[in-house]
Amino acid sequence: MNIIKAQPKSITTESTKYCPGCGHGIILRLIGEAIDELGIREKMILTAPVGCAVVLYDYIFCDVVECAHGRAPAVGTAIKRVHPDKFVLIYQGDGDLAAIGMAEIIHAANRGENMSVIFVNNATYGMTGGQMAPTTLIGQKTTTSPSGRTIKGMGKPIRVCELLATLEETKYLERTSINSVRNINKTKAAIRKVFQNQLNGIGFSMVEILSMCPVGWKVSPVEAIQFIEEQMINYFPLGVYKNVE
Ligand SMILES: Cc1ncc(C[n+]2csc(CCOP(=O)(O)OP(=O)(O)O)c2C)c(N)n1
Ligand code: SF4
Repeated sequence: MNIIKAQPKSITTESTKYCPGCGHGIILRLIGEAIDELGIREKMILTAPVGCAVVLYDYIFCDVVECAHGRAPAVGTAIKRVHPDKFVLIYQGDGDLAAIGMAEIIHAANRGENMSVIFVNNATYGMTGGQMAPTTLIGQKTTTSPSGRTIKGMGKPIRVCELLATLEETKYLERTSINSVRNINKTKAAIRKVFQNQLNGIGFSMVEILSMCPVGWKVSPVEAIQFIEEQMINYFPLGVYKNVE
């Protein structure tokens, strides 16, 4: 029998805690593949955030530092400076990165820290029951915007790639999605790119991944994919926002 695709060695084989249809599981698989392909498991240190994003640490065989809400880029900065030979992975949801941790990500990007950021944008706070995030779309209903997000009083959803692209020290910024096989493959390539950039010492690199949270959005897994295709991609255009070699 020819084995075409095997389970990545750097991630566990157990079932995940993620809800059915959640995007975190797909992203976990892509991260595992990229770690194996680049051979970085032994030198990787994961800075874990809060949120459903945090349980990544249960499935990856690498060292982990659990960080206070939003502080992963600050903790990652410290690790990278003390151990420049280590590989630092920053994995954050939108509540973590773009709400309480907005200052940390902006300043890490502005300093041009040589780190790899994977930013999971599911337009909500998944773990704590689907509250409004900085990325929640206009009109989107959440537990804290039950009539739908409005510009007045709540502001517009924040486009993080576009925001960080204004900082001169950022080196690679791309927004991808995992709504289709084609886009999953593009996401994998972007993850590899942000990993390779750190290995090459290029500097601050981030991929923002539009991801499904069917439970937080209170829709079926199929409807969650449609929500990305019909709503999220319109407001958060996919593509490369910065690429400095
Ligand atoms: C200082 C602090 N405030 C609040 C919380 C509660 N909390 C845990 S997870 C979470 C939301 C995380 O949302 P997001 O980053 O979007 O991740 P997701 O669950 O969607 O993956 C919050 C507010 C916390 N852990 N620490
Ligand atoms: S609440 Fe949302 S982000 Fe969290 S595991 Fe469930 S589907 Fe995924």
